[in-house]
Amino acid sequence: MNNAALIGNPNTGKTSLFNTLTSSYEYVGNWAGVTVEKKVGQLRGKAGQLTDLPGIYTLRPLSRDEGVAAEYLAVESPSVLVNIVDASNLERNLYLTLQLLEYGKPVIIGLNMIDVAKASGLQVDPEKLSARLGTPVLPLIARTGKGSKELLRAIEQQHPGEADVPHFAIHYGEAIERAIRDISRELAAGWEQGRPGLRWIALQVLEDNPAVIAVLPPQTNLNKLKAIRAEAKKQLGADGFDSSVEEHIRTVRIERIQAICSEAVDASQKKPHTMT
Ligand code: GDP
Ligand code: K
Ligand code: MG
Repeated sequence: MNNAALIGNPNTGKTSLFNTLTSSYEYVGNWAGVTVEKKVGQLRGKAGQLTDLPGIYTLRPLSRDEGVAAEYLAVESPSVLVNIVDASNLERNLYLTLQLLEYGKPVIIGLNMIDVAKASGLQVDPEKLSARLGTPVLPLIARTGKGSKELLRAIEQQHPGEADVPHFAIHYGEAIERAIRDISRELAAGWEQGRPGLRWIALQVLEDNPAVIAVLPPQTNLNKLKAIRAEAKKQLGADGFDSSVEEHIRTVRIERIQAICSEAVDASQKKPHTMT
């Protein structure tokens, strides 16, 4: 059975899709410790369950409310991530997408708001986007339900446990890659099967994500992890990069996103912004 999570930026159509994709609620309440609504439903056709996560722009939270999604990913280990992105705002949306592709579980991308993108003169090519991200991309208009059947079918076709993980990797440069290896090695002993990939966890530690660090196993030597991070920062400086570890990771991701968008988005017909 699939345990799917719906995740994306705020106002991308997640709740609209949640309502279309599910036939009944399994749980409605709040996430533990915060006043953010939690909804879990049964997927139509008995394809498993779906959890609607609060909207975020990045997994590194600025508030406790924003930490819900990262903590969920760190402790719950869903079998498939359904990432809803706003086609009319692709560049901003892909930042979270890259963090999700690094999670090491299957990701299905719902390219929503294609009507809005079209109206503003933007053409997003789902096939090119899929090829560049190494994962399925399905065009959607959640407001009318267009594409939701195909999305449900794509979720059904996921078989939990299969090593059908995204073929996507970013190389962050020697200093960061070494730190990822060192942190992964440090955490590897006793790391349970089915938990998120160590590369993703290591990146969250390097990004200093408090929601993930708070739920590392109790035996974790946090001082050792801090020392590895400090060494990476020193090495970045020695390599001539004038930035912190988080900034460096962010910059590498943004460069990759710009390269992807320049291939997958045709903005030549883009209309100028208006006030309406
Ligand atoms: P969430 O914040 O991600 O849960 O997004 P919602 O499902 O609440 O949707 C936010 C707003 O966008 C609502 O007014 C929806 O009706 C609207 N919306 C969602 N999907 C689409 C779409 O594909 N096209 C258009 N035009 N509007 C959409
Ligand atoms: K909303
Ligand atoms: Mg919502």
